[in-house]
Amino acid sequence: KVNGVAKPKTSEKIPVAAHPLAEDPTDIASNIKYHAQYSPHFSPVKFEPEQAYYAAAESVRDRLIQQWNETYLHYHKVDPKQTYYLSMEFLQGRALTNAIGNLDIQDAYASALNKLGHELEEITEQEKDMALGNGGLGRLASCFLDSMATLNLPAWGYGLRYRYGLFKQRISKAGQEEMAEDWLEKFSPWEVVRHDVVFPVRFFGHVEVLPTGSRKWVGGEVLQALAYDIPIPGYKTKNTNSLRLWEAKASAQDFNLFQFNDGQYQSAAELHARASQICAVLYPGDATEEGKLLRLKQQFFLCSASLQDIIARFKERKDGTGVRAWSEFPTKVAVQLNDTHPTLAIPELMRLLMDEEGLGWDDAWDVTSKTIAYTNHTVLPEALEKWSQVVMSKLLPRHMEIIEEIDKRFIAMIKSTRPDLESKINDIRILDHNPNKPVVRMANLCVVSGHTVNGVAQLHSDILKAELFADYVSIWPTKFQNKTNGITPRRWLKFCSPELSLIITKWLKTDKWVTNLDLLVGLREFADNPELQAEWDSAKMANKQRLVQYISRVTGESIDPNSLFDIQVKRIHEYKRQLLNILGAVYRYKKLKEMSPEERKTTTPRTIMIGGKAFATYTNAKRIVKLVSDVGAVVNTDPEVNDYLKVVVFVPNYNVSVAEVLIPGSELSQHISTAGMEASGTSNMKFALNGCLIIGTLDGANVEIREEVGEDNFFLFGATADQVPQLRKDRENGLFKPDPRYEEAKQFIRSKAFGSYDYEPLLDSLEGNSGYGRGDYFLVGQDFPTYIDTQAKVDEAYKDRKRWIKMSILSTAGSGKFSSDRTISQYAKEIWNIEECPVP
Ligand code: T68
Repeated sequence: KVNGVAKPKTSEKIPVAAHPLAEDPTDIASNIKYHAQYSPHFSPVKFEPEQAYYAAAESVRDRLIQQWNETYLHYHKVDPKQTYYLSMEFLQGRALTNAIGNLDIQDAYASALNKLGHELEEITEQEKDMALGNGGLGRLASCFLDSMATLNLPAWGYGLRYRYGLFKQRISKAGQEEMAEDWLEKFSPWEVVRHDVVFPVRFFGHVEVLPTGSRKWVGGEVLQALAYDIPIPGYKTKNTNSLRLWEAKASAQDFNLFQFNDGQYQSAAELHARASQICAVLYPGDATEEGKLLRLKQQFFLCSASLQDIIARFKERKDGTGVRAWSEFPTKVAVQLNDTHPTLAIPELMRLLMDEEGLGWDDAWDVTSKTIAYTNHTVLPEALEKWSQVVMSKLLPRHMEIIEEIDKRFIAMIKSTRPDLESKINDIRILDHNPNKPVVRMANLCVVSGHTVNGVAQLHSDILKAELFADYVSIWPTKFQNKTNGITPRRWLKFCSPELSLIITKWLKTDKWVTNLDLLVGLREFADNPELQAEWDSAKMANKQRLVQYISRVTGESIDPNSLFDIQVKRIHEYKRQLLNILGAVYRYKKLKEMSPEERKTTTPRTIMIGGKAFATYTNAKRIVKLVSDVGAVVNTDPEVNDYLKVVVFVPNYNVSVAEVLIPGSELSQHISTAGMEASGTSNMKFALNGCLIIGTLDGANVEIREEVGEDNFFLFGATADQVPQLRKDRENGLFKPDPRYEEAKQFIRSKAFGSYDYEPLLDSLEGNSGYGRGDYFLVGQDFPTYIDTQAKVDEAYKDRKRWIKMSILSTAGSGKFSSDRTISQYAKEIWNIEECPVP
């Protein structure tokens, strides 16, 4: 039903017939054929890998839908408290391998496809990644969905159905080029459009005061939010949750037939065009005012549609006892904000409760603040969202009023209860009335309004409490928590590295580690066992071989599987210091060039792989990409060093499915951010879980990984977070003395050894004394010497094969803590107060 609450059918009205699903490969094969013939997407004469993929996916979807319906009806009946995870990003990657893995039907599907002349592995490669996210934050949301379903938690993901997700990256002579990635080019077999779930979302307009004194937002433009649902199966459980993605539409009434017939085609369908902009792209460039407005529209669209849906479900589940008290809302609903991007959920929930449902301010505030919790993912000042009050008042006039009222009441509370903080009010209040650019500080709004605020690793949470949110801690000491991130062991070990998984299961004599990752500690007692070591070594080698083939396919480079595979893959950002890595590689190359052939033979051969996307308008990040590929072009074709070192490869278009090949094949990975700047990192956990050793700083979750795997199995270097401010000051005061090796590496690039591209602006950012992005703000020069020394220790350690394999085993053995099952259990108990609700 459009323009209102979708009226659901109750469980009494829908008899669920348990439809028997094919179990043996022959039946599955005929089911796949059935889909190939009766899903009219392709000509029936062809049954090539692409057709086979769609048909297999549809046949798997049948199973998911059955479990999905049962799950929805079960939750409906039990009516437990549910969590709603609001996120502007979900980096789901591919779904087929994950679905058949979670349903535990991979063998049956592999042999069914064999019967049809196909290989499962080739079929799964046909799927396009669903890349509706930028990086760690989006992938974390996807790992969380997997864990919530696996733990039988009644939970939903809410996001936007971007037409184009994260761009496709191509590396050309000019460096990075971005292209639209068309994940919906054909269609996605995993999404189900829900024409019965549609909500109106308004923009602009004005606020009217009704005779009753209450306020109402009217006028402006009204778009429709249409739901697309994606099933999220848990691992070996019936529970199948939903990821609900909204798409923006205009309705037929908004199509001006008169104008169209008059030849005014554009103005006739203006609202349709504006609607299609909302979900056109993930993270539209926000350098222009238009871009900023569009991003804000996206954020509000997600919040408004999701909250209307949540409220509709709350009302629907009142078990025939009439209207439920609104005070019960927080006992049925937990809303988690994935960073500040969905902050507008706060004023939108207030508005819906007051203006639509008739609650007074105090009751609405009580409900809202008991419902909403906020996760912070960054302390970088430029990533803390601030929206112009002028723009906000125009686009969302009623919300701006509500935010002003929250701000006013907060200030009044401070004045009456905490006079000692009065002098700090301008820092901690929500509105910043800077006359040049008055803004709304979204993080402050979240902290003031939410019941819980959490960081994503212990160090990050400590920094939040000691710095960014210190004053709030003194007001609400119990509001702040830590929830160290985690990753799903299904996708990031069991499915991406089946060889290693089998060995783990064999030695632990159980496969229960897949849902109880702490069991991996059991590997410690065998870490010295030569038999395990040999098996481990050969599984890692199989994964390395797969990576060799992949690199050859996408870059044309042939790399030596006996060299040390050293990988750094993540978004390109100066704080993540890919520049430190590449300067280290340049230094290594220069030293090799200076060695005699005999000397070279004593070195540890290395293959350095770097990958990641640079935001399209982030110039220095793009220069880093260009530098990596320029260095690669020279080193990789230098016959003098090539036999021993040593290829530098830029891995193009890093995404979830590329990670699934790179991570299992890695031996060393670099997590080398300036201490205090990486909130957590999550790929560090994936690498460690796959028996890859880490070279890293004491930053984010590295700190906890090192504690868990043991100091001896972690290559630590660099300044610590508490030293960083003083080091920056020293630098400003001209006290920094660069290491000669560092100067040598920079000089080598300046000598044009890697081509004539102008690297001066990039190298310049490392010089001078102060300022963000100048004066080596990220302390590359400071950490360079210990980085180089530590890399030398890595080279030595790799020469001792037995020692290295043992360290690798211990790395996996110590990774149990980093399961997202652990993280989600903690959110469920300590923030959401929800319990498992397994489908019988
Ligand atoms: C990441 N943040 C953190 N942000 O950098 C990382 N930001 O340390 C952490 O492990 C991860 O979150 C999960 O907690 C991001 O990925 C973004 O992608 C982003 C997107 C839009 C605007 C700002």
